[in-house]
Amino acid sequence: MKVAVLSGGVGGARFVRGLVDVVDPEGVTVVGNVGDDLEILGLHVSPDLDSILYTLAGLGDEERGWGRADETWNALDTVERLGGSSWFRLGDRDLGLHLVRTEALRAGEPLSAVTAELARRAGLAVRLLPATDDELRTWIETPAGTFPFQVWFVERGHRDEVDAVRYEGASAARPAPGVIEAIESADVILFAPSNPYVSIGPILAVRELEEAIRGRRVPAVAVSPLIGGRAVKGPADRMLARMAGGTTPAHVASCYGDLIDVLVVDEADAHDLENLAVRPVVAKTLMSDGDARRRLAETVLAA
Ligand code: FO1
Repeated sequence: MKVAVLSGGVGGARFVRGLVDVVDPEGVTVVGNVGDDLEILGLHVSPDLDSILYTLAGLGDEERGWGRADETWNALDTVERLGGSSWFRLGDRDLGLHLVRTEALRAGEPLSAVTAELARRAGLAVRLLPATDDELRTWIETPAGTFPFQVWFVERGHRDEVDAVRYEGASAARPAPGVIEAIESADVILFAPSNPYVSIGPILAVRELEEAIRGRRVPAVAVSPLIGGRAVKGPADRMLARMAGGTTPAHVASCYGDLIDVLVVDEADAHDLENLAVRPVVAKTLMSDGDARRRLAETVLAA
């Protein structure tokens, strides 16, 4: 079975981990968000691609959901003492990956080629692709000003309400090599339970990619990131309330328009399916352990 999954970082990575337990990973292509990439301390960091890579390779910190397990912070302590930027926490183990990626990008390799090599070295069986090799960056408009995604999310602790989200560079961005082929040859297209605005939104902002999904002849299934109208972690619920007008399944589905055929919602939202324009499937969506992740993946594929 061939599966194309659009995914953000933490929630998406957990979802893909369950998916590869129930389908042959060789048939899975993950199209990852690069809108929250940043340049910091001279390094190119791709947090969402890295969360997927670390999670699938079994190297990730399960509790944090990002970065490496058994991490130490010696380099960052030095950065802090020397007055460098230390608000974005790069651990010693994690730094090694950013050094290799940054060097390869500076040598002119596209992000997709660098990511493929990192994934191969980490032993990943799935194909991991950035949505685009071009520069596409998410900006967050708030009453306090407009900020690059990570400044709003990490440095400001996503405390500001969000008025709008902008994807800088999207109009010129082309899908990375392999993305369109993966979508067009998939038996099913999945939208991971990631934030629709800042995780899936930047992927869909790549026009040809969105058109490929719009032209699909196979089902597209999204998993809602909300449980009982609340985000498991992060600002998705506040963003939906303010920008979509609510946090019901219909509000989540409205972010994807006719790009999806099915929305998988949690049991806690099953009472609230009014105005939902796509077919609902009710499941337990909290990915608390391996069994829960596998059960969710099975339900999504059965849908
Ligand atoms: N998230 C935080 O909340 N604080 C951090 O200091 C932080 C550092 C970081 C370093 C590398 C990496 O791959 C991810 C990191 N994240 C951090 C997570 C990241 O900002 C977000 O989870 C994603 O961008 C949202 O999908």
